[in-house]
Amino acid sequence: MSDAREYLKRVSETVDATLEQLLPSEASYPHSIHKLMRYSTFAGGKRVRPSLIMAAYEACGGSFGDEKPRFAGAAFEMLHTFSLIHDDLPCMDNDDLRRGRPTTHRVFDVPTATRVGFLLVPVAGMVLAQAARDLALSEEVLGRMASELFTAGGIEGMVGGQWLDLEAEGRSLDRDELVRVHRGKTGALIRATCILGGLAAEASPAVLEALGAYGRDVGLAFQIADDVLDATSTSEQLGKSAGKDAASRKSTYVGVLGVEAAREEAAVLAAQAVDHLESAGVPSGALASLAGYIVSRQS
Ligand code: GRG
Repeated sequence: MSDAREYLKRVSETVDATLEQLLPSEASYPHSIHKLMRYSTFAGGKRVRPSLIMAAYEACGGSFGDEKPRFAGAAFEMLHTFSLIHDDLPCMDNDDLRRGRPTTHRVFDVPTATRVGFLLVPVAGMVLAQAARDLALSEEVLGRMASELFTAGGIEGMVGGQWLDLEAEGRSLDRDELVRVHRGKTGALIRATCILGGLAAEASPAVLEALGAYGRDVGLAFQIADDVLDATSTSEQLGKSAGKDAASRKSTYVGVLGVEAAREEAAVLAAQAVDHLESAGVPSGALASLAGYIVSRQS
């Protein structure tokens, strides 16, 4: 586990340096846009998604110092940050606290936070395209990366999952419906990070499939662990408001199974995720540590 924390720390340093390089400073015009993008992007997230990209890249023979996975990590972090800004808006979760700081719409205002959230989506696409050109990735690899990123962010993934989640508030979902929501709103982006890491290393179709299977299980486990943390931790520990799911009568794994069985389910999925890699002969290394971290993290 300390391995995973160390890994996250190392990746955070590299991805933050990449984001620093990509995002214009507050001093450059238009100042207000750059200030806002920076407030949200450098708010101190765990950088799990870029870490999964890097770990998948390394599992396919890539080196930690390479630039390709760092740019893909920055693009994912931007798309993820968009989702957090919008998730916190009054029309969605209506939250005041994120990453231990006041949410973007609390510091600025709702229209401004809405705009900056949207802005991060094309910027993420641009970062990926620019990186592919600078790093001489083939058109084919770039096309697949863009397709994975935006499919995972779209109807079949994050936006669609969030949509279903919002529609279901106040109604009890059965386990199958809940799995569909969780895989969409959280799991799809996580699964795509693992595939992106493999694509950056030009992995074979069989290896990409194993990475996708790992990411699918770990992605669902991530959201189950999130449900458990919401029910069992304090806002101070999480850096975001705890107890929100019960307050908004949201269907969660904790509601369906209870805390202990939900924890157990997450652990089973994490172990199964690693099995997919091992069966395909993909060295699990940091991916195994991260799977363990995802289901035992405290925030
Ligand atoms: C238009 C319906 C519609 C949606 C817009 C808001 C949105 C898109 C999607 C919401 C997706 C979302 C916030 C899912 C929850 C995923 C989750 C558990 C995020 C927390 O991730 P961490 O813990 O956060 O990695 P840090 O802060 O560490 O980066």
